Amino acid sequence: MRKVKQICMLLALFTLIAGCARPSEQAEEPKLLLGFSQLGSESAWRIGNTRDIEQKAEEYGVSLMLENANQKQENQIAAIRRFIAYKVDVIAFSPIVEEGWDNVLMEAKNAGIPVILVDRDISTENEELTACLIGADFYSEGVQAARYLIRKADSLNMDQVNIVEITGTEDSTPMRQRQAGFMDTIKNDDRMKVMESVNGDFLKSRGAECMRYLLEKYGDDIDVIFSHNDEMTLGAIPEIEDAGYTPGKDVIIISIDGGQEAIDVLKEGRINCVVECTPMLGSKLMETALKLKNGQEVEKLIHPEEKVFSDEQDLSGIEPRGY
Ligand code: GZL
Repeated sequence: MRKVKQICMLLALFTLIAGCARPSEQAEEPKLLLGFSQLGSESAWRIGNTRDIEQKAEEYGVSLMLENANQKQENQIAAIRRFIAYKVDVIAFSPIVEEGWDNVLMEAKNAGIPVILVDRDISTENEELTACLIGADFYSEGVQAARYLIRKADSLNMDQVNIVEITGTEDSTPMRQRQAGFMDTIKNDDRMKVMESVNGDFLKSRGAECMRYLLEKYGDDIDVIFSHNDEMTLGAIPEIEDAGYTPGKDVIIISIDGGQEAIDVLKEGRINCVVECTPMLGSKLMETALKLKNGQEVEKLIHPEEKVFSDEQDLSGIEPRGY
């Protein structure tokens, strides 16, 4: 009987030790509580951006409060106020438009919470309201799109280039900057004529609507479509085909983002150029937020590296895009 008792005692002791994980194995305390207001889920780019931020928060041991604003600025402002009330360590957000943020960002400043801009910028007189911007150089993306078009027009010996533009969300940084970079680059080329710019709001459905309108109005006269994102481009292409034109041949198509679906269509020759705009900003966001939490200096502007994919290249080596 004594033996059985001893064995039971040993088993009980072992169970007790196994159940008390050593401090080093205890669940790590989150290093940081980050509140992030995402503007919506309007495109593969946006969904990829959200997924990357969630994955990198996990990897970096950051506790993430992520709220989706469903394309409404008022929802982003409300989310930022909730983050302030919750006393998060750092706030980050992707502003759907550039104007209208000063009041809520002053509230964050008064609460002593640093704010990181992700992807898009704001328009403000007060540079102190945000710590930094992590996002693409949209102006350069517009320049790259135009430079491709100039090379393409040269290669086809075009003496007149009629362009229609499908723009992203009105008053958003990517819409304003991509348009500015594109127009500034073609303005001294007499061949280039922008017939009309229409707003597709970065949405696939609106891209299709815009393309139907432009085809009805300009039809055969359209030589080039410059679309501010892949979603709108992918909405426009079936409309071009339904109208009896071959995309990538009868009409030159230039798009921005570089998601997998657009790259696949580029490889089929139905898009001519895709300017990359990477949504993989999660690592930079976590590193920067942790620096701010620890009182370290951060760069005011952090641009990721970006490529241009086009029918001038061998496209077979493009890695899976991940968005
Ligand atoms: C660009 C991002 C844009 C993408 C669109 O950084 O703000 O918003 O180009 C997305 O696909 O909707």
